[in-house]
Amino acid sequence: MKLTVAEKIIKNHIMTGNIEKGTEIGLKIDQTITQDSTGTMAYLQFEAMGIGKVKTKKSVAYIDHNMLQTGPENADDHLYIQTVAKKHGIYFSKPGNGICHQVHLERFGVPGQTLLGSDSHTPTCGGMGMLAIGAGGLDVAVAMAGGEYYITMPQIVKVELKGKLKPGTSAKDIILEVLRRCKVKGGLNKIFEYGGEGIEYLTVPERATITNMGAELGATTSIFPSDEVTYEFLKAQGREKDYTEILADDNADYDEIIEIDLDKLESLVACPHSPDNVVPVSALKHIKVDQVAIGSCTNSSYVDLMKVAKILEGKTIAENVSLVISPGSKQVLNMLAENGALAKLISAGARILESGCGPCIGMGQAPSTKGVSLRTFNRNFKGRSGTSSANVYLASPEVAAVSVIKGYITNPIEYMGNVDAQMPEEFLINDNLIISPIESDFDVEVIRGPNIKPFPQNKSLGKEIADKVLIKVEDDITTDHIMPSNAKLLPYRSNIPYLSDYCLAPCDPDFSKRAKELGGGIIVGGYNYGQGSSREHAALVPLYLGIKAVIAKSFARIHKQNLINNGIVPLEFHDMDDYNNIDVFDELILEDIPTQIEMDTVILKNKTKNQEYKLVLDITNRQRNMIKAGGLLNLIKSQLLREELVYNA
Ligand code: MIC
Ligand code: SF4
Repeated sequence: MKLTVAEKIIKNHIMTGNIEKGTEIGLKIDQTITQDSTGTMAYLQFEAMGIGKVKTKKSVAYIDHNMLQTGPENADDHLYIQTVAKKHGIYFSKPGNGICHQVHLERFGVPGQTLLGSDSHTPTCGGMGMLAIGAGGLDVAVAMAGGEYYITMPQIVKVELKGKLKPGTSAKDIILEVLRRCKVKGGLNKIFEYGGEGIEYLTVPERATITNMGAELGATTSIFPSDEVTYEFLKAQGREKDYTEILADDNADYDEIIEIDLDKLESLVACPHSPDNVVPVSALKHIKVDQVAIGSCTNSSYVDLMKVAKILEGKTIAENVSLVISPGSKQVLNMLAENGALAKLISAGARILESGCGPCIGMGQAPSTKGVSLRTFNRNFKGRSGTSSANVYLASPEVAAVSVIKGYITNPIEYMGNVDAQMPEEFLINDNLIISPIESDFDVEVIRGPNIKPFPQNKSLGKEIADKVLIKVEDDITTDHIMPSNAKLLPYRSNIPYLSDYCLAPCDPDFSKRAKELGGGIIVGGYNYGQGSSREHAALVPLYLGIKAVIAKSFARIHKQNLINNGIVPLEFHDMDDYNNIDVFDELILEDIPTQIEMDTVILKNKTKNQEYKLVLDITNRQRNMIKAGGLLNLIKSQLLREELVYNA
């Protein structure tokens, strides 16, 4: 059988099921990553499983999101993560070392291995030929405990890159083109595998820009082969021993092929408020910018920032613009400092931020009221920047750098001149902010600050759900709507009761109050409900508020899994018109749950309207058991209990 790159890795890691499209498969996970905004919860859940050392080949805990310390909360979480990591055999990447995805690519990723991360942009490491998947924290905790990770065996889409990029265009334009064509729902249950002669000219960090932003397609993951380019990158990182070649077989079978002619590709921009709202930059007429932000896990590599430094050399940023730059890692920042590029950026007027997520997750640098911000990031959902009236555009570092000089969104094509930034033959290697795990954990005390509150746990499902609809929302609701994250709320990621006041607030500020008054209820959503982040807080907080079920036209992959992991029933409309028949405060009843939960379609009664709806319960038997038990943790505990009873009998 001829196999694709992804299929080869899946074949080497499959523990349950067969490589049959659309069926559930369980994968062995080699490496895990967590970051601080999802990590605290993941480690609390890992601790609840009572496991000693992690069972993975390598697990790394990063601090990169909650970097603003306006009170003790973030610092307390960092201390908890550092100590819990030490106790359980996990590497710890200190604040300042960089964004998890960038650092993992540089220092830890291994082609051919599987990586599970509690962050939706984990597929970044697909740029070096890893099968890298984003998941909720609980799934990552299970993987650290040695458990499999389950996915629906995806369709494999080949993205054939033909020709070579023109000056002024770059990897960001390739992924923006894929988003323009496939849209934010287009990648559900698909892996995007890149090939064709065009990949030869893309370095690993450039490939990683593409696989990173594949998350915005809703894809399971994106991947490049591991080839000579991968070898060169690993060698430059002093890690050539980690190299394995992984190429697709000739004539491997793909479910779909997308061709992109790189010679014809123009510089593109994603307009407010969705990463798939893509137009050529040439189509935008004199859009004045107030802020340009360069960084994030999509575009903050050494080559990206060198290009920016070369474009800005000897220039001054426009009077009306503020330029902020957050380098992806300490390695990048250190190298820019040593070769003088940092001085050029500062001299042009850049405000240099620390290496971390920063403005990408609204940790500072919120734009002015109705401000226009041009960012090299991956998400421009409304309000994510911290300013709900801001208009955020996404583009390449080239577009960002030229626009910051001009003061309005500008096509870089005429300004590229001799701008040529190459990947270095040797990166500067200094891992002094990475704390390695220790053999003996006897003396390690896990330190828990007062902000760390217990996470909510569900009960096993009763005989029926009879509850009111608390809110009805439209299509493409993101996890940033369900559980907003900004500088004010991020410090409370380990405090679900506190966060609960803000649940779905961008859609309806009274939602949380209503949920609390009525003691819970049901959410009704449109297509692609829960797109975006992997944050399981978008399930944990609704669970805390008593949400029993979410009924939507369709769900985003990670969020649906997070709902199931927490015992919340994800139901999909069979007949989309029924969405229009349901209103807020309607009383809905799902009767005879013990029977209905085993079915692929269920009947829901609307007592208020005296109607009945057919709904789809598209979950596997394993997931049915999880929901019946009231979530994955309960299921694991009951399994462990059973094993213990057998053992003691
Ligand atoms: C994001 O980009 O939305 C985040 C913040 O990195 C999230 C993780 C989180 O919510 O903590 C993600 O992408 O999963
Ligand atoms: Fe951090 Fe932004 Fe990347 Fe999320 S998308 S990991 S917030 S840099």
